[in-house]
Amino acid sequence: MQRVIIHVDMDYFYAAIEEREDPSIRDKAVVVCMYSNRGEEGGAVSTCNYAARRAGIRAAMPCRQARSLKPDAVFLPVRKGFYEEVSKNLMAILHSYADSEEAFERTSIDEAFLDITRSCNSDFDIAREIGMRIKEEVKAQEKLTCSVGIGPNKLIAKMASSFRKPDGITIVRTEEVQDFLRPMPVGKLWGIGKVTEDKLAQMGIMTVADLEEHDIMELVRVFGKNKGTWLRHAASGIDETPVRERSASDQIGRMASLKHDTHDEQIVFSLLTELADDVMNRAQARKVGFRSVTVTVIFSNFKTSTKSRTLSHPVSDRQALHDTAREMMGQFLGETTMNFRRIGVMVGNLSEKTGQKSLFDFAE
Ligand code: TTP
Ligand code: CA
Repeated sequence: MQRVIIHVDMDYFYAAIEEREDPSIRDKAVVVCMYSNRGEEGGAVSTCNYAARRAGIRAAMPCRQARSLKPDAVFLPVRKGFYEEVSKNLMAILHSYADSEEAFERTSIDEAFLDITRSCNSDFDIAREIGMRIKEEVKAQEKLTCSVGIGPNKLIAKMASSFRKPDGITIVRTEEVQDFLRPMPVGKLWGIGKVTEDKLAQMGIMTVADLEEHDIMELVRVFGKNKGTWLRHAASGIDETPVRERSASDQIGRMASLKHDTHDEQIVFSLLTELADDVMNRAQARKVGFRSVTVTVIFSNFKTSTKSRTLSHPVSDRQALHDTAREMMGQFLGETTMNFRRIGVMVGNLSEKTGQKSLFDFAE
């Protein structure tokens, strides 16, 4: 049966909630700021409404810079707990449109995938009707707008939802996938980060069409087997990953800011060791093994990048966690000269049972 997947992404989420709560700011530029442990000066923009975006303000920009771009904008502090409450209500609405309890996957505070294959009987016209109903219900119940993407898999649905924003709906049928993807810059492919985009540019690969036509052996040589193959599949719009509920309890992670932005290996590794130890202690306290390790870096320009390793079976091995985290962090350090601002370590795919005690066959 041809799968039909919907991706829903709320429009300028935090700022839209603030507008809803205080309609008097609706016609103004609204900037929601996250003030870090470095105080107001170190704050970064979480998000902003479209009036603020027209002034050039973007997520992750220092709030100081946003202020100089638009001094008369309304600046508000992040109210994460409140947005989480709104998110819960929204997710309940979205969940009710999925084929089943399990056919739903929340991927962030304001995004989710729904498998609606059976509900629409693989018919994209019916899928569009469902997409429209979702938008209407979200607007009626929560007074918020969202953008909806519909496609034959998660990759296409995700890219379709960002195609027309805000308040858009985009349907990409199986036979339209190629025309939809090929003209796009490779950086727009879901899952390709800045580092990969730059590497591809060096190889002369600018568009998805370039990527699809590129020698697969060279992609594998440069990126390794898994990623090289993934790149080629993504370029062809192939993605077989299922929609599945992921719970926060399926992972244990910690992030922390470096004292100063730095690219110094010793300083970065020392914080990394601390974080990994803490994660390991928590995993041991919960008596769980893990099957994946993820390392996150937020660079001084606030761009975020992650690397992951997944094992064939769960382990609970402090040394393996340290070695794997260091290896991935070493790759980050080697790939860029940009300073790091924050780093994180996370283990996932947790399970009660662990396999052998020690192993080093972390595959990419
Ligand atoms: P996004 O969906 O990336 O952004 P958005 O909903 O604000 O805007 P868009 O209409 O383009 O989808 O992120 C969802 C929320 O997550 C966003 O409202 C605020 C928060 N967020 C941050 O706190 N920091 C960030 O760097 C980003 C990108 C988002
Ligand atoms: Ca959003």
